[in-house]
Amino acid sequence: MTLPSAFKISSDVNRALQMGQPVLALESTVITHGLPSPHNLSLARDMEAEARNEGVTPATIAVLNGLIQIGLSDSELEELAVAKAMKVSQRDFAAAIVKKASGGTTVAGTLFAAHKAGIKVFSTGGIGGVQKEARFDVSPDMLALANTPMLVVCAGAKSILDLPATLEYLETVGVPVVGYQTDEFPAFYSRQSGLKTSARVDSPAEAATFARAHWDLGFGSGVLICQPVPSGDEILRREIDPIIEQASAEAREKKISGQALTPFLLKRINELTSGKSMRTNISFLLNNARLGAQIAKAMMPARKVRAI
Ligand code: PSU
Ligand code: MN
Repeated sequence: MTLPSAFKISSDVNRALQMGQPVLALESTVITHGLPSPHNLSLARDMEAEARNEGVTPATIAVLNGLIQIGLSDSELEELAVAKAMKVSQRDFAAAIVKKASGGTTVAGTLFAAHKAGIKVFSTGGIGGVQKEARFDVSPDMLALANTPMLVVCAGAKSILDLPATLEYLETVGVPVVGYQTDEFPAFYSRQSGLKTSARVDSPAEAATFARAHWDLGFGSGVLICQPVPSGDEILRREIDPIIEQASAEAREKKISGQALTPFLLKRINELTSGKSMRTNISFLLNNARLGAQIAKAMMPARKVRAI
């Protein structure tokens, strides 16, 4: 595999890919912009541990000093967690490379880099979508999902978004929205949204079979596997919705928009819930890393056993 010169692949990830072993891609905007220090670093390590516990090689993806890295060492994770980092979607890679800057890759950015490296499965918290505050603000995650044949495990789209519009968008661009052990699209902090998914699977093997069936038809889009937050860690909609309203109103007042909007809302909601929303966020990030790893294993072709 020849990667563009701006890429650097870790020896662990390279070995696993060469040997046909399962690899799980993990994003890094959640480290640089999603969670406050020091929770960001421990979360990054814990997500990798979830993959390793399943016998899967984690590939955290980020830009470090102008290089697009597929797989980070522990000291590189540390460096990223304290770096003054950019938020890197597709259009930001060249800017980061020429400035030799560091950045956390969003879902869209991670899809680009992971796909180039030949990785098929990726776990995140919640995908971006259509913003409620500015319906013309559609996350680049939507188009990246439309154009990248990878399986993405998420807890739905962030409930700070316009969820019905986000689902309409995914329908328009042909991305299957698959509930994991549910028929309902999960809403990030909450298990329920009142909105339906387009399909359902109940096991990692079924998720793998579903994705294969989609790609075998020649479709080039992603497959979204949506796993609700574990019920013990959920925040019910009636509790979180007024807080989201308040945070959104503050964003409006402060005229916060563009790339800064999602990080502002996540931070403000965490303050307004005295840290509860962050615990919920961490719970589903880890849960999604575990499921992503299980699906990555299930996607491996059955090994042929040679007759003696
Ligand atoms: N999920 C989380 N926390 C996050 C994100 C997702 O639990 O911080 C990040 C993802 O990287 C996603 C990005 O791609 O937020 C979306 O940002 P925007 O809405 O600006 O596209
Ligand atoms: Mn946006």
